[in-house]
Amino acid sequence: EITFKINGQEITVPEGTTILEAARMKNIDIPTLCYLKGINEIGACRMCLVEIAGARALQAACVYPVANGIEVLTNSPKVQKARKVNLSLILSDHNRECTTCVRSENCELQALSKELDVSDIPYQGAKSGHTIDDMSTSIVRDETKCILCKRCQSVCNQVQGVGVLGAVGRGFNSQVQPVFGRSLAEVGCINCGQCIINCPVGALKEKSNIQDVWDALNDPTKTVIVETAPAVRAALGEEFGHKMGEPCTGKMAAALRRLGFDKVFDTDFGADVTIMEEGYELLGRLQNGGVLPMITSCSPGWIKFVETYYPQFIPNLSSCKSPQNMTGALLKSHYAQMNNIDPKDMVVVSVMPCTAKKYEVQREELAVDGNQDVDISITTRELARMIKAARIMYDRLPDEDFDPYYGDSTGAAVIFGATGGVMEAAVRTLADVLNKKDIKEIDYEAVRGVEGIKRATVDVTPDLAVKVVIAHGGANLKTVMEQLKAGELNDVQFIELMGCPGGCVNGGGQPIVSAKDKMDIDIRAERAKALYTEDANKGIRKSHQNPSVVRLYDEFLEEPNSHKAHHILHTTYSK
Ligand code: HC1
Repeated sequence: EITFKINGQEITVPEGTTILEAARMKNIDIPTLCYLKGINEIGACRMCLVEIAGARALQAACVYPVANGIEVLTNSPKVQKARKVNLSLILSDHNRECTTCVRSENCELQALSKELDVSDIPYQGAKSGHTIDDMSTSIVRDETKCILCKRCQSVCNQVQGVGVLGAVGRGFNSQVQPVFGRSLAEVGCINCGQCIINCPVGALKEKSNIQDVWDALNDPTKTVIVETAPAVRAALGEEFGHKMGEPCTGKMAAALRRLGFDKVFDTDFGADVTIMEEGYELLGRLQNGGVLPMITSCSPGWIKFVETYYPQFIPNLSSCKSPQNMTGALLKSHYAQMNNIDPKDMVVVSVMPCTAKKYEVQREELAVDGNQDVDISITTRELARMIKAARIMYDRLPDEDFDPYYGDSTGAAVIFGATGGVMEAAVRTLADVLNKKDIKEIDYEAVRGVEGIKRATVDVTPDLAVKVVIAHGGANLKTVMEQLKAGELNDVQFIELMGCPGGCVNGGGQPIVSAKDKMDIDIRAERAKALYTEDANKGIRKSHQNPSVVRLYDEFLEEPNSHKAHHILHTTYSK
């Protein structure tokens, strides 16, 4: 243990604690910019400088471990001055068009400028000549706003195990970019957008499809239908100042209706259908000696990951399209037929917590009879912007329901948005089907939680124990794939893999939380709570009991994995 003083207060902390962490224990806030807890602790931006009594040089609190007897000053005149100079230097080479920046009012640099009272920048001079990369379907990189904090680089590398961003050049030519100055579209980027939600400024943002949605809504010849992903309802409210973890399903449906969508449907309906298809697919593989372990296929970041880095395991993927695409494909076939709409006159818009979904919707495998399953995908953040632009008073909205049939879903579908959720939903249905009864104990705690890689054995029937693995976040996916390669998972039957850490609740299209707030809260767990609460409160919590799913099979699909279901709801990836 180490005992020392911080701003005159004595404190005892475990050895190895940094000054930044120790200060927080005493409720003393030290400003940071490049710091990202556990991920990017490099002391590069020099915003967290503190004074240590008797020492000449100031030290970066985020990397400096405390020592016995030192006296730390976090707000001395010397510290104040140094932070201001450093901040002004960063600002002097930053594109300061804040009024039109997507991160305005949610920018850590802007907030610091205000908090540290930087009102003019004495260092006027040349600026680095950088460019904008907007070739990716999902992510736009604006180098003019990059402050070289390397948070994106560390997340891409360490958390996602993808590593397509790196530091290049020196001095004024320094940049964080893909290799050889290529576009993100030309390297092994999986479009997850984790770089965006960890960027402190507006140097990374999603490719906006807002105008495409307005154009569709304003076209009188189009029937415009929206579907919303499970995880959006766990976070949209944050964009309007609501507490994290507070579900906002009713207000979200109301807002979408007021935006002018002809029908407000739910990707959760498609998630219930996915469970039917995927559950029976697994049973088929178990009974007929199919490729095992079967791996879930709903996360487009994960799909791109396996195609790029482990293509030999593509046959292990479930052939099911994602719930987003199942919903779209059914809307353009069954629903269009039922309502006498030419699918060519239908525009399906998805609201997703995800930037990779923008890539997924335009994949050519994901179409039926020449119609793309989904036409436009926007993120949770883009939806919030649309609601604001339309001057909808979100807080005053009543709670409304989704439209019937394609808006009907179960608790099993809601939890898709959290890591382990797809697995739990599948097991609930498998257990009922195989035991031929309505099992009451359906909270499978072993597959829940934010641990990076979970392994469990689920006793589905007295004679069938299914071994499962669940992982989330690219680096963990990599570990699992390496284990698979080494033959260490030969006894496992079913694997759930999600591209983003925590699953979709922490997707790259979700509201952005500052690094400072991330020191105190685990977004993955908080937002997941919203989904598990909604699940617990749902009358029906198993996909096969969704009356609208039962009806869909009766009147259209016939049975899970039928020829028709295969044509519309399944695909093969073949990169
Ligand atoms: Fe997801 Fe899924 S859960 S992939 O995480 O299977 O994005 O929310 O929509 O499609 O349902 C995302 C979330 C989402 C699909 C579903």
